[in-house]
Amino acid sequence: MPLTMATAGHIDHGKTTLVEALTGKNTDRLPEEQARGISIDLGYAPLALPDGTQLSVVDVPGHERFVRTMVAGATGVDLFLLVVDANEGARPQTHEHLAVLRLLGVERRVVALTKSDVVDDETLELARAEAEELVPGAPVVAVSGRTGAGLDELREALASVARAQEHEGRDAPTRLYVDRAFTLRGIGTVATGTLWSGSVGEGDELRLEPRGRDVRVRSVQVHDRPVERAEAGQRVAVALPGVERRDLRRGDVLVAPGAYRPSYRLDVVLAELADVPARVHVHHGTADVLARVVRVGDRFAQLRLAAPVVAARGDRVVLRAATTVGGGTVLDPHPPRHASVERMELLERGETLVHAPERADGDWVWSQEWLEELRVDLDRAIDAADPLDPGVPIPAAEWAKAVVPHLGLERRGAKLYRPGAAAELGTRADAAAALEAQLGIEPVKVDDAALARFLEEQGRLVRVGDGYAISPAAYEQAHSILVDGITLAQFRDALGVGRRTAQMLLERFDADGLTRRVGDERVLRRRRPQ
Ligand SMILES: Nc1nc2c(ncn2[C@@H]2O[C@H](COP(=O)(O)OP(=O)(O)OP(=O)(O)O)[C@@H](O)[C@H]2O)c(=O)[nH]1
Ligand SMILES: [Mg+2]
Repeated sequence: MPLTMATAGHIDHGKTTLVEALTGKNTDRLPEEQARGISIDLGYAPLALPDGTQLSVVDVPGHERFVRTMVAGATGVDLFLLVVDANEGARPQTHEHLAVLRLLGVERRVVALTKSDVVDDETLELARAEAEELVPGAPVVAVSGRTGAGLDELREALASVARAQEHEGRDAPTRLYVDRAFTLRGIGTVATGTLWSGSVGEGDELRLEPRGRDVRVRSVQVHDRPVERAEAGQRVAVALPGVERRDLRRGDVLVAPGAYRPSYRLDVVLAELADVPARVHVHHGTADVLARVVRVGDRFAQLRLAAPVVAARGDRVVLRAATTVGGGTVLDPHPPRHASVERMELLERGETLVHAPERADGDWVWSQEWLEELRVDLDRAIDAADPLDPGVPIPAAEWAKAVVPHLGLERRGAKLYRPGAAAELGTRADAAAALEAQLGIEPVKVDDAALARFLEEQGRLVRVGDGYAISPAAYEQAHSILVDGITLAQFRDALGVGRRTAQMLLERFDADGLTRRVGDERVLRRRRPQ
């Protein structure tokens, strides 16, 4: 079974060197990384272990300014390899990376003491003792990325830890958090990420969230090799025809359609490392969004996000301010606005509490509270709508058909209105009067299209051309001089207007079914009953 593994550890402690020694691949591919001798972005390499286990390695940067990148690389992995320079011992990002991985719930781990080639035995034993204390129960292996010493033992240790467990969530609907997107010639846009759950194969229809766009997978690769179908627990690259490079970025997610929805609120049970401030960065999947923390009781919080994420119950989040301050486990990815300790406690005990619509045996179910929230939102949107068209679009969600009849709103076409709501001029009464005063036979430009439509419905003007209007009286006058077989020139002269005006009027008559154009002439048609 394939698994993913992230590296972890302080800057310069030898992560990238060790990954290269293990896999033969130098993951520092950016020119700036080579020039500065540090990792900046995530690196990827496949690692085949002696027992046949395939590991996808995600090499993370150690620099303190890139911890957010490290978090994006570490989400969804099955195990980690903590790299500690035997000479220096644990340093700040050794501790911070370890904390992040614990908050993410990654429990399987191995420690590598690197640069063993340049330390004496005593220093090495000190480093070993420190590591054993820091990561109790983990195998600690002294290695050298330079001489290759200890690598076989390290491979064995990785294999034994990998063997101990399966990738979780293999059977859940597909979720792939994008950590890289790029364009390949002849292939188009490609997104890569760690496949959290489900599988992804050629021809699959997926949804790109939080943009809400349907996409089709043209091809799938695992570490540069084409595969028909990739399983959870692997690094995966998918080609997405028709998607522009700029429409994709780290933090986006590809999901099985209908299985997950974006959310601006998450109810979580907190794991605090330090005081969690009122505003934090929430790291979830490969996304990093600002959020307000609304505390609920001692242990819970509602995270109000500045941008939506796609989460599921049980997911982990990492909370960061200047450094990592804590994390949380998602209790409800679509919670009510008013969070309560009682509700959170029930959820924590594993109860299922429906809030936002969910499908149960084919039917949609939702809470009364959720419906009220939706009503309030729609009420607000209607209040803010143009008084000339005081409606709101019907929600585009899958549940709309089931929910709309419960809203007490009136459906007209693709919009919802308050029962009996009529268009009103509101503050535009003066503008309407001023416009009416200008109208005659010469078309007047009207920029406010909604106003023109409204006044026309009221019989106060007639629209002609593209965004022009004349008075109803002028329309009638022009209509009265129509005779069968009239040409544009004759009509223009009889009316005493310019060619352009005459043209606009005749086109309107055509549109109204009064005339039909035959060659240069207009043939009269029987007037439609009014
Ligand atoms: N002697 C010796 N030097 C090593 C060993 N491993 C790494 N180095 C050196 O240590 C320096 C840093 O190594 P990297 O592998 O880039 O460290 P890193 O942890 O990936 O650094 P960041 O990604 O920037 O956090 C380089 O100059 C390496 O050549 C080792 O086992 N022995
Ligand atoms: Mg590195």
